[in-house]
Amino acid sequence: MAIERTLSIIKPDATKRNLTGKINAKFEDAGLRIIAQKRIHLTKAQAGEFYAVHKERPFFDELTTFMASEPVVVQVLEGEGAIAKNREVMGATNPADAAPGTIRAEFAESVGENSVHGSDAPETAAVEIAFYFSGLELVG
Ligand code: 3AN
Repeated sequence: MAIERTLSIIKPDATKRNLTGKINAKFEDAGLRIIAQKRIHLTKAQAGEFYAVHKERPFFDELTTFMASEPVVVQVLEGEGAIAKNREVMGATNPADAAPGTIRAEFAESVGENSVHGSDAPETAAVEIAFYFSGLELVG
């Protein structure tokens, strides 16, 4: 399988509870390498730009308010089949449906406050990585 890169976000509910290291350990234990990482505090407008695809969804306002409520850690994960592997490690969107041992099963508080974001396809990964990082910041 090809080496891929994917965009990951450790969300406000997790940074607030000091879970960055525990979540990073899950990625590293699964063989994903953190090749870029920074802690930032999004504005609501920036969160809206990032989640523009969900603009028409009923939870858009809740989602962007939440994403701007506390700092987030944005990161690029690299590895074999990194996009699918990361989503496996994350678990299902709703923590009630997430498999045991996944990040969302262990840490997520609700379907909205679910601790992590991960790109869902190669095309979105490329766009999402470029949203937060310049090429110089990706150190594989
Ligand atoms: P995933 O993050 O698993 O790819 P998406 O793309 O369906 O899930 O949703 C993006 C984000 O929107 C989720 N991570 C979650 O924070 C939020 N979200 C999704 N569904 C709901 C919902 N029913 N109510 C509140 N927030 C939601």
